[in-house]
This record gives sequence, structure tokens and C-alpha cells, in this order.
Amino acid sequence: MSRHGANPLLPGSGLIAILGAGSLGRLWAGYLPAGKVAFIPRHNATVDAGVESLSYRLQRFDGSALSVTVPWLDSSATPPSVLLVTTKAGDTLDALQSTLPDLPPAMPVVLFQNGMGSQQAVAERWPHQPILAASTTEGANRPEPGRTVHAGKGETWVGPLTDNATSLLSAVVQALTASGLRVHPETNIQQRLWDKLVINAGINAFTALLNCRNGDILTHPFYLEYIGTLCTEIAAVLAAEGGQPLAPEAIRRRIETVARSTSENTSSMLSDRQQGRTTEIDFINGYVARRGRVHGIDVSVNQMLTQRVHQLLPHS
Ligand code: NAD
Ligand code: KPL
Repeated sequence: MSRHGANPLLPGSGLIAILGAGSLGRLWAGYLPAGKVAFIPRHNATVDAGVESLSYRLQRFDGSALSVTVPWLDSSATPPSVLLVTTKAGDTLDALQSTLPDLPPAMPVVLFQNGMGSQQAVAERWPHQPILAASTTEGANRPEPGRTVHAGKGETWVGPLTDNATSLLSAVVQALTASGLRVHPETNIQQRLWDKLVINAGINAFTALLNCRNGDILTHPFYLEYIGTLCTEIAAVLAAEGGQPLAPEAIRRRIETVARSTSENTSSMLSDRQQGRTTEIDFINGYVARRGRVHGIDVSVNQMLTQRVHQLLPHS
């Protein structure tokens, strides 16, 4: 570390910038050391006209609550060392399109989106920028506008998507570890993203369509009708993509273990539906369906779930 506390392997001053001041962005901003983190304002947003920071209450996992104030990044300030991207998958490409041109080309970008497809699109669009992906089991929500709740204590794995990010991995993990959250380097982040995608593909759409908590899908006739074929489709796509092969029965066991252990949870997709927000279905079952079509695999159940979630109206 230099005398300024910045990691010499990273560009900039040691500041961590966050794009996407939602639940997950506020969670990281609240745990990272004060003075070392800033939010990036939306392109052309009016927030910086007189409002220099964002304040909110963070309820930490241990039950304690604290007031957090995070500055909006001033474009004239020293450039950040790392950028965390915590926008929804469908917003990420546009958000980066208007943000990255103002930031250093050597600055590592860590993508926190659920599902797959958005991370690969970013890595393809900016192959010369060090791009990493994170897979996290931390859980955060915002029950009211000024309050963020750390609802689930988890772990975060970070790994490189572009070749030039490999040498920066340990420095990025070290920077994130300053939060006190558990962060690990992962050299095969694609596999870890697939592992999470498999779970989300078997739970999220069913909960959104059936308007039920995670555990309630397990006995529902609609779930029981389609889960076997869904797992067969996922297994075939996984094998064709060159990931760790998994039998359909093993996929179903993984899905059902998580549905049971999170039985009282409202999934992120049901929560999006309840709040009238766009879901991430295109990056979950929609991604499996797209990759399946590329390989000539029958993915009709993934397609059906994707279409039906698209047809849903907001429901509370
Ligand atoms: P969220 O909707 O609460 O936050 C996203 C934020 O991005 C919003 O504040 C939105 O205004 C902002 N945004 C959208 N477009 C933008 C732009 N162009 N410029 C700047 N900001 C922009 O969502 P979230 O729950 O924080 O989730 C973010 C991502 O992290 C999702 O992909 C989600 O699946 C993933 N994730 C979330 C959690 C969690 O517990 N919340 C856990 C694991 C993964
Ligand atoms: O990741 C999740 C989500 O809701 O997106 C699960 C594992 C289904 C937990 O709710």
C-alpha cells in the first residue's frame, strides 16, 4: 500500500466508485470505509446541482443501524481506483456507455448483476478495460426510500472476465475486503455465475408467476409439471457451454435445497413484479433459452417461462 492507502497495482487514489445507488450499491457504500467511496450520478442527472451527497440509514446484519452519507463523484476529482456496477442487468450496458468514457481506461470494473449475458456484453463492448464479475449471496433491500436493510449475510466471489483483469484480481479483492464483508478471488467466475443462474432459473420465474414465496413453489402443480423438463434443458445447455456437467437430477436437488433453505423469502423477481419494475428474466431463463438456441437444444420450458414473465402485469 502507498502512503495514501491506495493499492499500487490499482490506478487512482484508492477511491471506490459505485454506479447504481440502489439496494446493493448502498449496502457496499455503507460497509466500505467512509471517505473512500462515492456514487456516480446518472448521466445528465440533476443531483449534482447543489446536492453533493446521498444520505440514508443502513440497518446492518448485526441489527445495528447507522447513518451513511456518500458523496456523488465530482468529475473534476481524482479518478477512482475501482468501479463497482450495481445497476440491474438490463440497465448496465447503457449506464456504462455514458459513464466509462469519463473514467480511466486502466480502472477495473466489477459487475454485480444477477444472471448472465449482461456481463459478457460489457466484456465484449470494452475488451481493453479490465472487466471483472462478482457473484454475491449478500442480500439487501430498501423497505422505504431512506432505509437500506442488510437482510442476508453472504459471501462474494470476484473473478476476471477479460485477460487484462487477471493481474488486478487480488488488488480488487483486497480493496473490497476493506468493507468487512467476505470477499474471495475466483479464477473461474463463469462457472460460479452459472451455478447461481441454475438456482435462479429454477426458482425466480415460478415465484413471480405463482406470486408466492420461494418454498411454496415446491408443491405447486405448475412447478411440478415443468421442473423436470426445465432441469433437462439446463443440463443440456450447461454441457454444450463447456461448464461443469451436471445431471438434471443434481440440478433439481440444488434448486430444491435452496428453495427450502430460503422458503420464506420473496425472490428478487417476485419483488420486482410486486414493485412494477422490469425483471431480470432475460438474463436468467432468457439467457438459458438464447444459449440453447445457439446450440440447437430444445429450450421450450425456459422460453415459455421467459414469455410468461414478460406478459405479467405488476401485482402487489
Ligand atoms: P436496485 O434496483 O435497487 O438498484 C439499481 C440502481 O441502479 C437503482 O438505484 C437505479 O436507479 C440505478 N440505475 C439504473 N440505471 C442507471 C444509470 N444509467 N446510471 C446510474 N444508475 C442507474 O437493484 P439491486 O437490488 O441493488 O440489484 C442490482 C443488481 O445486483 C441486480 O442485477 C441484482 O440482481 C444484483 N444483486 C442484488 C442483490 C440484492 O440483495 N439486492 C443480491 C445479489 C445480486
Ligand atoms: O437469488 C435469489 C433471488 O431471489 O434472486 C434466491 C436464491 C432465489 C433467493 O431468493
